[in-house]
Amino acid sequence: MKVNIMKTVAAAILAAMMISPVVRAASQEINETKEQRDARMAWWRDARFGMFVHWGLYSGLAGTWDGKPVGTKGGMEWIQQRVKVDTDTYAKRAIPLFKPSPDFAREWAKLAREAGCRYIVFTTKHHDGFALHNSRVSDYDAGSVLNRDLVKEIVDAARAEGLRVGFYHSVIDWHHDQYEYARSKQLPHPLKGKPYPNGERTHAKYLDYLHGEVNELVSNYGVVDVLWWDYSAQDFQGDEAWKAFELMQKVREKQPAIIMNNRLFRSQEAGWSSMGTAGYIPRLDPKHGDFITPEQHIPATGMPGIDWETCMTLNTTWGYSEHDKAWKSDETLIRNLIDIASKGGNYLLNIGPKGDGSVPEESIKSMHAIGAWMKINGESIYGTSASPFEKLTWGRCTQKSQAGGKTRLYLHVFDWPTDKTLVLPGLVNKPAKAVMLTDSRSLNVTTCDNRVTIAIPVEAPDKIATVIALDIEGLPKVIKPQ
Ligand code: H79
Repeated sequence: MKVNIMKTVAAAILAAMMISPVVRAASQEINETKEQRDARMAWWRDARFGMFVHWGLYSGLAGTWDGKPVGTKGGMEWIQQRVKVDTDTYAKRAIPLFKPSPDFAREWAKLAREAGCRYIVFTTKHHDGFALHNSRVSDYDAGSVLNRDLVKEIVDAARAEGLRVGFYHSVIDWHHDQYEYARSKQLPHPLKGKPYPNGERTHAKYLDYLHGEVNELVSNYGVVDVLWWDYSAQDFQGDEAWKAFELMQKVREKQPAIIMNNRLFRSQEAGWSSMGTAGYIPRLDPKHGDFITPEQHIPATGMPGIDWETCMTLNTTWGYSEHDKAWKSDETLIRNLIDIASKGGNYLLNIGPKGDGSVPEESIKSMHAIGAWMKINGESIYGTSASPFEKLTWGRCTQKSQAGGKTRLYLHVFDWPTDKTLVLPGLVNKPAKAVMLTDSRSLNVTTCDNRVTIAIPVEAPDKIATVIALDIEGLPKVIKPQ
C-alpha cells in the first residue's frame, strides 16, 4: 500500500515536472482571438469616460500633518511617504479621521452617472496598504478597523446606478512587514534607506498576502470589470516583483472578461520607455495587460492600434487635500475629454473625497458641468473613434459609422470662426447633412475642391465646445490639403 502511494506520488511529481514548463508558458499566453478580444474590450472602448476615486486613510488627513500643510501641490495620498513615518504613527493619526458616512458610496455613484461616466475605478488599497474591503489576510482593513466592507458598499452603489466597476489596487504596500522595500531604488517607501524594523523580510510571504487580497477582491464582489494595478519600476517589476503572470492568470480564472492595465510591468514590450509620467510608448503585448495608462497627460497623437486611458486629477492631488486650490476649469476638463476621444482614448477623471466620503464642492461642480455638456453632446463621445484628420485649426473631431455605409463626423469647435464658415480641409467625401447638437439646427453644407464648408451662425452656441454632427457618404477620406 505504502509502496503504491509512493509510486503514485512519484508518477504525479514526474508528470508535474513534465507539464510544468508548458503550464508556465501557457500562463503567459493569452488564448484569445482578435474577435474575442474586441468583444471583451467593447464596453470599455465605447465608454470613453470614467470616474476615478482616490479614497483611504490619507483622505481624513487632508494633506495636513502636525497642523501644517505638507504641500499645496501633488499627491497627498502619498502623505505617509512625504512625512516619512511608520505605519503605527500614520495609522494612529489617520484612523480617527477616516469616518465614512452611511451614504457616501451612493453619493459617488450618483455623481458619476450625472457626469456621464460609464464606469468607476476606485482605490481598494493605495500604497499605504490600508484595504477598503473586509480582508481575512490583513488586519489593516476596513473590516477590522470599522467593521464595514467599503468595497461592497461602493460596488453595490455603482451597480445600482448602472456603472461598470473597476478596482485600483496598489502592489506597492508600505504597511506590510514582509514588503522588501530595499529591493527597488525607484519605488517609494516612507522608511526608504533605513533598515527593516523587524530584521529579515521574506518577499514570498508578502506575495502570498498580495495574491491573497487580490483573490478576495476578485472572488467576493461579483463581476469586476477592470483591474487597475499601480505600479512597477524598471528595477522592480513583473514576475520578479509581483509574480505578475501568475497573478493575472488567477484573476482571469475568476473574472474571464476583466480588463487590466499594464502596470504590473515596466518594460519596453509592456509599453514603457522609462520611469516618469510621460514615459509611455504605443506598444503593448497583451500578455502584459489590455491598456496603457498615461498619467496626468494626453499623448500628442494618441496611440493608434493600442487601447489607452489618460487618468487625471481635478486639481493636482489624487487623495483629498484641503490645501490644493489649483482646480482645473470646466473648459479644460471638457476639452480634455474631447481631445482624448478625438485621439481614440479614454478619460479617467479623479475625485478625492474627504475622510467622511463626501466629495469636495468644487469637484461636484466640475463633474456637473461635464454632465451638462455630455447630456447634449454625449453621442459625440460615447462609442466614437479617433479623428480622421491629422490636425484641425478650430478644434477636434470624432467619428462613428452609421447605417447605410455613412459616417457621422462630430466636429467639436473650440475656436469659433468669425467668418460664419467652418472649413474641413482635405475631406473628399460627399456630405449629406450637418446638424448642431446644441439645438438640433440644420446647417448648410457645400463642397468644392476637396474641402467641405459648413455655414455656421455668428455666435458660438457653446463657448467651450459646440458640436456639429456631419454625415458623409462612406468612410472618411482625407487628403493632405495643397
Ligand atoms: O494613485 C495615483 C498616484 O498616487 C500613483 N498613481 C496615480 C494613479 C502614482 N504613484 N507614483 N506615481 C504616481 C508617480 C510618481 C509621482 C510623484 Fe509625487 C511626483 C512622486 C513625487 C512627485 C505625486 C506627488 C506623488 C507624490 C507627490
